[in-house]
Order: sequence, then structure tokens, then C-alpha cells
Amino acid sequence: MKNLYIDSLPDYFKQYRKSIKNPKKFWDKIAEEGFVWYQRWTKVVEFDMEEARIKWFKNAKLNITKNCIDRHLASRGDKTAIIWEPNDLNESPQHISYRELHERVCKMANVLADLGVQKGDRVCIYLPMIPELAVSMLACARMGAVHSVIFAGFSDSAIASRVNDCEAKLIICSDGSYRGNKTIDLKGIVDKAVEKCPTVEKVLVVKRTGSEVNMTEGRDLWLEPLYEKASPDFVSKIMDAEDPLFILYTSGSTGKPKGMLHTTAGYMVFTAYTFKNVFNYLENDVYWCTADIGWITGHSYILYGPLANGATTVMFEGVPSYPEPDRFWKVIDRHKVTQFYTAPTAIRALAKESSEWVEKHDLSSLRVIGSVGEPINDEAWHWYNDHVGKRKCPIVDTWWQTETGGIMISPIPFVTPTKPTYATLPLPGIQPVLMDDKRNEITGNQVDGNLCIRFPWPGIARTIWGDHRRYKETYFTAFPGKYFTGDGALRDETGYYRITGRVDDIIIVSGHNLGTAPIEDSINQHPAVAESAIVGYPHDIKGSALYGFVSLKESGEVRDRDNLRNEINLLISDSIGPIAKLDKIQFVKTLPKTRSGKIMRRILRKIAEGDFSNFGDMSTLQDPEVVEEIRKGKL
Ligand code: 6R9
Repeated sequence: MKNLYIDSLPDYFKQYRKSIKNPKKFWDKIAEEGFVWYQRWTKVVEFDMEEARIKWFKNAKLNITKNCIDRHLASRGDKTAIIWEPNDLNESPQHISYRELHERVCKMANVLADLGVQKGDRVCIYLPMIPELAVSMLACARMGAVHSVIFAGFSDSAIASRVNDCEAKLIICSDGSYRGNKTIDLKGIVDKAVEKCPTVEKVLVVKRTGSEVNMTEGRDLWLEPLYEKASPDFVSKIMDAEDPLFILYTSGSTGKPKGMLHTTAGYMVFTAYTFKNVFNYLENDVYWCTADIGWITGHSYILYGPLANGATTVMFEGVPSYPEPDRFWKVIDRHKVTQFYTAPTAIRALAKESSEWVEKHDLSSLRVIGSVGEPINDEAWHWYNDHVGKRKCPIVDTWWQTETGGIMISPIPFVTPTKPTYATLPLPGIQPVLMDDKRNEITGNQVDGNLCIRFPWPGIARTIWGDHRRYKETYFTAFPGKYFTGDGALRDETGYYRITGRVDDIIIVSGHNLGTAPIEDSINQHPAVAESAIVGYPHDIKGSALYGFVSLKESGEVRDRDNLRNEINLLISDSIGPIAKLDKIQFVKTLPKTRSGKIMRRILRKIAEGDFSNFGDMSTLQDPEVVEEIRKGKL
């Protein structure tokens, strides 16, 4: 199998070198060839890294939905754009063609326009993974409104803080949502949120569960009757390259969430280019990213990237364990999925189950499998490779962030030899650099440091909504002239990158820098261990000592916990050295995670330190009860 766009490792290096030597020429060509524009740009890029001001494709005019929908109508009108897989196996999937998507988006845009939404207005979308979520986002983009999707699992106060920050005048939600065997009362949550949101004029409600909801006269409207009578034509607005496309909130290490602002042309070019190359996309593929559209991964790689390429993208409403732990494998078989993109946390959860769940399904349609969201540990990588990819599908371990808009470091399938736990090499146009704490660039290989990016790329977020100063301070001040990712990375002897985790996850024990990820990796190799998280806590002699929170596999009968503690420390000792041994190991049922599956180390750190006074913002936590349980079990 070849990759059509970059066809060999020497070709990658050739393209890479060219892209770095002349990034303007590189992106100019990509933008020129792959898209439709109302008006060409007068300048490819203009930037000031000190002031954090970045513009791509200056003065170009376009509409992203013309690129994602209209231009495919002539050649692929009947091709499926979206396959919607409902939560319940008994409900039929929907196959939405490009033509039908066009009609749905136009109708929705007309509904929004009738409600008074205008170009530049912010619209918050609080919907489950149903087609109307994709349709609403595209409708906003078509009319020039700025969408801000709020993951439909956030609490009313989390919604209110986001809605108020971007001063949205409309919220689109549904009556309820299905997740596994649960039905969630979304409208009730929105009602509570809106009490705290003075800018909201209207709430547009999509019917999904048919559950009883309260409709406030003059404020709340059902979508259905408005949609039925809306016209199926809507001329897309002519947008400037730098007009805002969407705001997406991401949590900061301190303070309120940051509303990352992405603009139109650069984001479109970057997500389309990276999608095609990283997933080796071919015309008849069926691509599936299991993320929720409420996160950046869903924005870029369920919606915009795939649709800009005229691809068929799967949208899944449910959860991996419902009705049984083989749902993912069933869906791959059912729709003959060719590319599968998921997160390490899901892989680890499914690896905990008997492998018969995977083996009983035909996964032979798969060609490329991907990982995103956190470092993938060695054990999970191998399980994914052996059981899902059957050692035939390259794993693309894609490193990127909400702020980067799209994938930055990743293998190119069939081109870059993969290496477990390594995101490998930067994509063309991306210039990673490692910096030491004294702000010097670390050159050469077999080194590690703070991961920064030297030159802007089209997908970079342009600002934090309403707070450019915070944007500049968070990303452009620590290492002047460069974008600071907040992650640490190492570069191995061949120049491959491995993301070692957030820089604040580094723990210094007796003067030695220890990354939490490699320690967790070695713990996770123990057959009884499901997952682990390491944090530091103050220690008289060592400065910091290591505290491990470890969850065990259900199947793993553990008779002697002290014995298990010793075995874990032996493993660490073997793979890293005695310095990395844990002083304390607490066995827990599950680890506290954010709704996107990231372990909340901040909270574990507090527990390890014995400081239960203030856990800070817990609004992104999946299950707050887990925290209480761990606190009670503290050693
Ligand atoms: C896309 C997304 C960004 C942070 C990022 C890093 C971690 C993401 C990773 C990874 C190691 C990977 N991260 N992908 N770490 N390997 N392949 O997840 O965006 O939610 O903003 O998170 O996630 O720490 O800085 P976001």
C-alpha cells in the first residue's frame, strides 16, 4: 500500500525540507490547488510572533461550506457524506448524501436567519452526536455566524460561563440525549444555564428523545415546524479568510476556560491537508473518528477535514461499551470502516475486556488506525496494533491541540516507520523545536525539552476570544518568538518525537527529572494493572517523591497488595531505575477523568499532598464521586 500524496520516506524528507525552506510557497500551492475561492489572497501569511498576531491568506474570500458541500455536488452529489450510527442498535443508521446535507444545511441556515442570527453573531450549540449537530455548525458557517459547540455533558454552570464569555444570543439544544442505557435531560440543563445568561434571546430545540420538556413562551422554539417550512436554498455568505469560524473552549491550567478562536481559510486548508495525508484518504473510504464533535478532534476530523475532501465520515451517537463492549468493532464491520481514529483511554478500556470481543468481528476493511488525546502507552499501542490493526494497519499517533487546529506531528501511513509511543515526525510545514528552561534551543538528537513551534501554520488559533493578552501570555511569552505548546517532548537518535506529557507533569525527584508517562508505562505492563497515574508530593529529603494511583483489571484477582506494590516497583526499577520507584501506591477503582478522557492530575496531586481544601474547577470531571472515593482511600 502506498500513500498517494507523500509516496516514500525520501519523498517525505524532500517535501518537508521544501516546506521549511519556503513555507509561503508550500501553503500557497496547497491552498491554490485544493479549494474554491471567491477571491484569491494577496499575501500567504503575515505574522508578528511577539504580539501574537497571525493572518493567513490575507484578503482571500471564501465560504467553508462551499468547499465542504457545494463543490462536491456535481461529482459526488449522491455519495454519502455522513453515516450516522445511533446509540441504539435497533434504530437504523442514516446515510446522508452530499446533496441531502446541502439541503439540510440550507434549511437550517434559513431557520437561523429567520430567528435574527446575523454574520458575526455567536451561536452556542449544546447537542448530542446527532446529524443536527453537524448541520447546525455548517449552517452557522454558511451564514457567517460563529459557532461555539459546548460538549453535551457539561453542567449548567459550565454552559453558562461559556455562553456568557462569548455573549451568544442563541442556543441550539435537544430535548434530551441517549448515551448507552441512559437518557439525559439536556433541555433541563439548558434551562438552568439560561437563567444565568442575559444575552440569550432564543433557544432552538431539536427533538431527539421525545421526553417531556418545559418550553418558555417567547424564548424556546421547536426546530421541526420552522425547519419544515424553511427554504432549501441559502446562498453562502462571502467570508474573509480571517473572519471567525468558531470558538471552542479548552481548560487552562488556571482560571476560566479559554475560548480558542479559529478563523476560516487557514483552518480549512490545514484540516483538509492534514486529513488527507495522515489518514491516507482515498475516494471510496469510510472514515470513522470516535471523538465527540464537542472537542476539537470532532470539529477538525469528523466534520471539516473529511468534508473538505468529499469523504464519507461516520458519526456515532453512543458509547464503546453499549450494548456490549464490542460496539466499536461491530460498527467497523457494519459500515466497512477503512480508517479508525480513537483515544488511548478508549483503547485501554477495551483492552481490559476479553479479546474475543474483537476477534469475533471482521475488521479486514481497516487500513489505517489512529490515536489522539494523550500519550499512548506501550501496552495499549501493542494491543491496538495486534488486535485491531492485526499488525497490518499503521498506527498514526497524532499529536496536536485545540490551539493548533489540526495534526502537527504524526507518522504518514505507509511512509513513516512507526515506533510505539512515538508521534514520530512533524508534518510538512510544521517546525517543532525543543527549548531548555533558559530559553535556549536544544539542537541535535537524543535530547528532551519544552516543545515549541517556530513558524506559524495555517491552523493555529488566532486569539482567545475577548482576551488577546492571555493568548499572548499563555503561548508566546515563555519562549519569545515561538509558540509554546505546554508539552514536553524528546527527540530520539533518529529525530523522532515522543511527547512526554504536559510540562507540568514532570516531577523532580532528588534532582532527577522524571516524566510521568514512562513510569506509568512500566506500571501498566503489570498484568494486573489497568491504568495508573503518577504525581509528585513534597518529601523532606528528595524534594518530591512519587505517589502512584493504580487501578486494577477486573479479572486480576489480587490476594496480596503489598506483594503487588513490590512487583510494580520492580518493574519501574527495571525499566527506568530505582530512582523512579514509587514511595506510595494507592489502589483505586477508577481514576478521575475529564469528559474527554484525560486524567485530572491536578486533583490527584492535591490528594497526594493531603490538601483537600480546594480542588479548583471540577466542571470538566466525568464523575465527581470518584474523587471522593479516592480521597477516602488516601494512604
Ligand atoms: C487533539 C487534542 C491537547 C493535549 C496536548 C497533549 C495531549 C494530544 C497527543 C497528546 C501525546 C498524542 N495530546 N494528542 N499527547 N500524544 N498523540 O487532544 O487536543 O484536548 O486540546 O489536548 O493533549 O498534552 O497538549 P486537546
